[in-house]
Amino acid sequence: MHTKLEAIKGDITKLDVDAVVNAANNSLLGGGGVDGAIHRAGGPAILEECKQIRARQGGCPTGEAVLTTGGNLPASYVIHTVGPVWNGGRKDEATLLQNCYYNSVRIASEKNLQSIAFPNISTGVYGYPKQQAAEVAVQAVKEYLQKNETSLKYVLFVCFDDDNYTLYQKLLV
Ligand code: AR6
Repeated sequence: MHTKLEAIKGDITKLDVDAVVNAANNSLLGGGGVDGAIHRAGGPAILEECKQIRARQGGCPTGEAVLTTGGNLPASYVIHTVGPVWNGGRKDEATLLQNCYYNSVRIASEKNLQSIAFPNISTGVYGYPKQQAAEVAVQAVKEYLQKNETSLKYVLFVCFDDDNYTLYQKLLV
């Protein structure tokens, strides 16, 4: 595997990578948290494309992902994926979260991108326990990379809080 997986701490909207991943919701129309930050920093071109995708396919199901322009972001593209709401682990949350990471790296690879940055999907408003979410995230990306050829050279896990940063650093030694 020639792809480097790395944890960093910071604001995902500032990163000069090929694609940043957005922790969106099923509507694709924006929201709070990282979703709000990406739309604010990226400007109206992102929402415009999200609306076109909605018109075609009616939003984005949980676990799936769609690609738009990065608008005014340093990143060229945004991959919007929808994490599961944590429900105590009884609603197949792990599989759905795994699908978010898997489908996002798949889309980035299909676009021949070299770098992608993920936020800690579902661990904010959606309440997914951070340790479990981090394990699913790293495992899902590694599994994709083991099974598929990829153009990706860097996969960054962008942590906004110290808890997540510590967790990811431990998982990625
Ligand atoms: N850069 C990197 N990470 C960030 C940033 C940022 N600028 N801002 C927040 N985070 P959340 P969710 C972290 O709540 O749990 C939205 O309203 C944050 O600390 O953004 O998947 C959507 O529209 C946390 O670790 O996403 C949905 O309705 C992580 O990003 C809902 O929230 C995810 O927190 C999705 O909830």
